[in-house]
Formats: sequence, structure tokens, C-alpha cells
Amino acid sequence: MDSRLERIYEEALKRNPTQPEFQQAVREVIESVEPLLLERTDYQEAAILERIIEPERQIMFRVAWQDDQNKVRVNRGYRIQFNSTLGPYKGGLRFHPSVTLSVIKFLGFEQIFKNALTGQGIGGGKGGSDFDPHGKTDNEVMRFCQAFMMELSKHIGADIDVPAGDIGVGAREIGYLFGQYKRLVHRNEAGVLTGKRVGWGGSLCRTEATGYGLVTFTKAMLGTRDDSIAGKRVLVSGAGNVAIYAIEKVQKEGGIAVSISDSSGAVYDPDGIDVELLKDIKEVRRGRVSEYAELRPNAQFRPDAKVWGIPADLALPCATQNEVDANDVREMIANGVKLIAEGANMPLTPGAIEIAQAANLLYAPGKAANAGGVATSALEMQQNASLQAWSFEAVEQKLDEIMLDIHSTCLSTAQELGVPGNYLVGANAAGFMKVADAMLEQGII
Ligand code: NDP
Ligand code: 2IT
Repeated sequence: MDSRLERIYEEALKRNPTQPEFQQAVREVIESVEPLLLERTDYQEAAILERIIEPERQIMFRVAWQDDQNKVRVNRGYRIQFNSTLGPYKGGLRFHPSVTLSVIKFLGFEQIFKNALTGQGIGGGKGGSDFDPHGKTDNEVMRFCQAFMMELSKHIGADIDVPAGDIGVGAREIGYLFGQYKRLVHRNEAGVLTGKRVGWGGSLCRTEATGYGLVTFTKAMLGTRDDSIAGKRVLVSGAGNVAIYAIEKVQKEGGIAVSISDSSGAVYDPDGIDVELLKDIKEVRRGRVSEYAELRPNAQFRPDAKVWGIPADLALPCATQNEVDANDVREMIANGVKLIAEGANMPLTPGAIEIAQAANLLYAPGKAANAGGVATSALEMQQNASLQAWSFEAVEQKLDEIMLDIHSTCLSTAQELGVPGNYLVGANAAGFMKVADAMLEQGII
């Protein structure tokens, strides 16, 4: 890394100690936009990099709530309002015991560039809590969401900051959060949250959007090598919102998704994942992937295992950060994988990315490949603002257009920067320039 950039990065390390995920995300962006940063003296003079890595506002708060035994529980809540250059802060809420300030900051940082790539006029933010929804009753989840919103409501609004779902936050949680927000502010402000259920402000195709968008992006990547998804065997990790609808769309495209996983282990189903059964287990019963394996004739469940050792053509990591390391990628390559597209945020470690790129795999980072979710959230905001409800087909068509636009922006930017086919550099540089140019125009703030 150039010495000036190294100094800025060292300063960020000092200012954000013990935040490994955030440091990882910052380093990846700096490294991939290095030539741009060195060439653009206007960015240097305006301290764009120094400003873009410093959140505009960081909110941390206590969430006290009572469980079903009336025991008082205490969790920590977060909302990082990272960058509002392009529009209101926008990004999901994650409820998972692994949530820390570092995790929420890396997610908020990534969100800035992802949201810029969608072309939708949304800034970057992220929030969440170390609350663990697993094993909690609906009433406990409701009480937690109400307590969480008690504080969060002071900081959000349809024109200020618009949260949505992420790990552990789906339509059930968004419902409880929205109900409490409405009660607190005494008005119906539909655009304050996205991922709402259809019928009270939600958009058709938002549930499907991240997984469907990921597969549209994957199809475009394969298209650059005159290839397609039809007939391909596809590894998917995770078993939540993104994984389920990625699998559904792979099947619509004629591919065969052969795996799922969760924090208890991995399932290999050589006959192809039965997506309706998976939806029933995960969306309705909130069960584990081992229950899926028990109900399928040839499926195998391996406790504490990853899916990456299974022979396949394509890999779509859809669970969580750093779930794919360098050895996993080596194993994938040995087993025939030709493409990795990130459904999760930052699922590949830096070492994993290096191996994938050195082997000339098609590799796309999450901020491009999984942008369909937040893009469709922005379409939900548009519907809310205009009191409209578009058809599934209309939303899906816009989603496809946005994903293909992001795909071609990544490729054209990579080409201009002299690294043709490098989606990582293309996505980071295109997203960065869009925000940086607008920051220059908005002055030193
Ligand atoms: P869900 O909560 O619906 O599903 C998450 C899945 O990943 C579950 O199967 C979960 O298993 C597994 N998982 C989560 N954390 C861990 C962990 N620490 N170790 C092992 N497995 C884990 O979340 P989503 O599907 O919404 O999110 C998945 C990924 O996609 C995340 O990285 C998220 O940031 C990203 N994303 C989500 C978008 C959205 O619109 N929802 C948009 C763009 C990206 P278990 O239940 O056992 O914890
Ligand atoms: O990581 C993400 O882009 C999301 N979790 C979706 C955010 C959103 O506002 O829809």
C-alpha cells in the first residue's frame, strides 16, 4: 500500500482498535481503490478517504426487556449512521449474539458503496443488537423489539434513516418494530422501515429480492464467459432469507442447488434442495437444517461442517462474514467450482479472495452481488412515498434492471482502471467515486 494511504489506514486502526471486521472492510476498499486515490488529488485535498471511513454518527444504547419468566434481560443496541451523502441512511438491523460495534460498523461501511451502486439515492447505515432470537417466544421477540424501538425511534424517520432486516430480523421483527414506532410517533409513516409485510406498506418481491438479485448477477457473470446456470450444481450456505430465495431462483434458471447450512452444521442434498420444505422448516417452524435432512431420502447432515467441500460448479455463500477461508476456496477449486458470488456481506476472508482471483475464478463481492435487497427496499420507499403498490412482475423487472446495471458498471469501471473482469475493484471504485464526487460537491462536512 502507498505510504500516504498506509498512514490513513494506521490512523483508522488506532482510532478503531479491537474492531477486526471493520478494519478488514476498510483495508479491502483502500487497497482496491488505491490507484484512483493516488490519481485524484481533489479527493486527497478534500480528505475524502479520511472522512468516508469515519461514521457521521454512532449510536449505542441499552435495551432492557423482560422474558416470559419476568426475568429482566439486558442487551446492547446499535445504529451506525455512516454516510448520508446520497440520501437518508439506509441499511438493515442484525439481531445475533455475535453482533459487536465492529460488526455493525463493517456492515454500515459496506452499505455506503452498495447503496451507491444501486443508483437509488440512499446513504449508508446499519444497526442491530446482540439479542439472540433463537429459542425465544414470539412474545419475547415482541417485547425486545418494542424496547429496542423505544430508543431507536429517536434517531430514524422516512427522510432521516430507514432500517430494514438482516440476520435475525425478518418480517415478524419488522412488524413489531413498526407497530411500536407508530405508537411512539403517533402517525403512520410507512417509509420509516422497509421489509414490511405486503398489505401494510411492504413491497411484493422484497422477500425474494436479495436471493433473486444474486442469481441475476451470477447469470450475468457467467454470460461474460458464454456460460449459463442451466445444469450447474450450486453450493449455497445459510438457510435464511437470502439462501432460500437464491436456491429458488437457481432452480428457476435450471440449476441444481445441493446444499444449505446454519450455525449447527451443513446439509448436502444430492437430489437438489426441496425449497418448499426448506421454507416450511425455516420460515414457518423456525427449525434447524438437520430437520430438513431427516425429511429427505438422500440428504446428509454433518454437524459443525461447512458446505465448501462438496463437488459443484458455482458457490453462493449466503450466511455470514468470513465463512469462507483460503482453504475452503482451494477445496472448491479442486472440486470444480468456477464462480463465487457473495450473497452474504464479506463472507470471504482476504486470503480467500486472493486465492479466488489468482485462480481466475469469476468472483463478485457482496456489495455488488447482494445489492438487490436494499435496491428493492428503495423501491418499497418509492411505493410508500407515492401511496402505490406495484405488481410482483413490475418490482422484479426493476430489480433485474438494477442488478444488470450494477453488473455492467462493475465491468466498465474495472476496464477503465486497467483490471478487466475484476468485480472487486469495479464495485469498490464505482461505489467510492459516486459518493466521493457528491461529497466534494457538498463541501467540508
Ligand atoms: P437470516 O437470519 O434469514 O439467515 C441467516 C442464516 O445464516 C441462517 O441460516 C443462520 O443460521 C446463518 N448464520 C448466521 N450467522 C451465523 C454464524 N455466525 N455462523 C453460522 N451460521 C450463521 O439472514 P439473511 O438471510 O437475511 O442474511 C444472510 C446474509 O446475507 C448476511 O450476511 C446478511 O448481512 C446478508 N444480506 C442480507 C440481505 C437481506 O435483505 N436480508 C441483503 C444483503 C445481504 P442460524 O439460524 O443457525 O444462526
Ligand atoms: O445488507 C443489506 O443490504 C441488507 N441487509 C438489506 C438492507 C435494506 O435496507 O434493505
